[in-house]
Amino acid sequence: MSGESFAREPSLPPSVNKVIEAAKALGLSITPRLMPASTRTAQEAAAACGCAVAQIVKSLVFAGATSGRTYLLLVSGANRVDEKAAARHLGEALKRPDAERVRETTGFAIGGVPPLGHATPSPVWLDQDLLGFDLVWAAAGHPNAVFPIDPRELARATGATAVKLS
Ligand code: 5CA
Repeated sequence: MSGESFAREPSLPPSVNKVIEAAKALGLSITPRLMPASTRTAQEAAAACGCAVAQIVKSLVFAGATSGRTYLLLVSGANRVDEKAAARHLGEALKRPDAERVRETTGFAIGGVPPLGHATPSPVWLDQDLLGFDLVWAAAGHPNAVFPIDPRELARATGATAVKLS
């Protein structure tokens, strides 16, 4: 058997395998965990992972009010994005796209949107508060799936700029 046959975990949903493959293409080896309970929200994910809400990475898609282009903000689960502060970093005011646009842009449904592997990649900003942890947990493409990662590795792989977002 070739090494490649072990690259995918057949018991994981296809959308989770898609995230594993995307991570691999960015030089990251991630191990998503399919949880018995929902990890759809930061609070649920923290309960399932047994970690602080602040250690959960929310992968939030915003759209530029002027350009319409999308931006990905990786935000600590404990924080609410200060849209004015974020607009200063991004260079334009922001809107929240509807669920359909999020799915179109990312290829994933809200509640399982991962920080990488999107259908159309967006420029990425990372909440600097996430860098206060050795390990954070992000969605893995499914409302019950999350993966642990060093936030520095996440920033490097996604090409994110770390900024204060709240
Ligand atoms: N799996 C969890 C933890 S990793 C997760 O994906 N959390 S999340 O915060 O990144 O994704 C949920 C977010 O989707 C919510 O915070 C909210 O900002 C956004 N959202 C929820 N409903 C809608 C909607 N109808 N339209 C646009 N955005 C929405």
